[in-house]
Amino acid sequence: MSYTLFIGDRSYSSWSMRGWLLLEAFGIEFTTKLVPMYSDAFTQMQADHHPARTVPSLRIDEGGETAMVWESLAIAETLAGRHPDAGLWPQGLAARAGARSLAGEMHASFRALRDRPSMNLRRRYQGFEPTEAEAADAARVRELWAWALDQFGGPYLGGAEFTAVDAMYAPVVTRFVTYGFPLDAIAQAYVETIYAHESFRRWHAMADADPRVLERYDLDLPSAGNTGAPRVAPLPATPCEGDVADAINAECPYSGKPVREDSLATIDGKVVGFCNTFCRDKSVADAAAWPKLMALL
Ligand SMILES: N[C@@H](CCC(=O)N[C@@H](CS)C(=O)NCC(=O)O)C(=O)O
Repeated sequence: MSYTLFIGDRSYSSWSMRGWLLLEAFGIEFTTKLVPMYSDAFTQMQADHHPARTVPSLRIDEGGETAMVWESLAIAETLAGRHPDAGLWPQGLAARAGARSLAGEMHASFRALRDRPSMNLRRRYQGFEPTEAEAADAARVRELWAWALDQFGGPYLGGAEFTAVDAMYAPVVTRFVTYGFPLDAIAQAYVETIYAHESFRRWHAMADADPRVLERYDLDLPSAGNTGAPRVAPLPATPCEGDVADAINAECPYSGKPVREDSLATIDGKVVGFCNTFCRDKSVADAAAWPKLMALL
């Protein structure tokens, strides 16, 4: 049995982030296929997967049969049914019902918030003025978070553990940061909880490592810089030149393939080698998010 998850550009595709978290944060093994949005490859993928036409789309190959599941909520329910012990939904009647309801509302609503203030992990603006509809959507999200965190005890929306409902709201968390939506103390704490979650950090680190910029998602607003950013401060790290013999490892901590001379980095004072520049760059972006790298260091 294997899972293949098709995703779009990590900095911009909010639904892809949800789909990826629904697998990765629950320890379910899968392969990721990145299909750049607005490319011929994306059009081809849509034709290949018809009638599925969006990312995330999950292909399940099992016993000679292939199934496609798209729509993030359908992916969540399919995985929850197939992996009942993975903890996709919280334990307990009330928390489970609440989490499913919040996830459903995310999937069906918040049109204004999902439109102009689109997910953009590369930017943090000052001076964004929400429309009435965007502000109303943001207020409803804060209301739902406050209710769930109070009812189920936090720090996640379904209680003590990260569950599918947190995956559904993670891109909204990033929108609140990118556009500087006002946050009360409860919402601020939840934003920091998500930014500290290791799976979220890994997604963000891979987004940082992807050089493709989609300017259509940029707004003409000044940058807010990084002051007060909720991201966990990364370990000191930078790509470096040198010889593979300088590295503390001969094999990439992720793939086990031989390290390459063009894929070296100094991380926390040590030269580490990787099998390609993407593995290097996602490590440089946030080394502490990667357990295999930390074990090596
Ligand atoms: N309701 C869908 C939304 C998925 C979606 O709109 N994905 C966007 C990328 S974030 C997409 O694939 N857009 C391409 C298109 O609509 O042609 C879900 O829950 O997964």
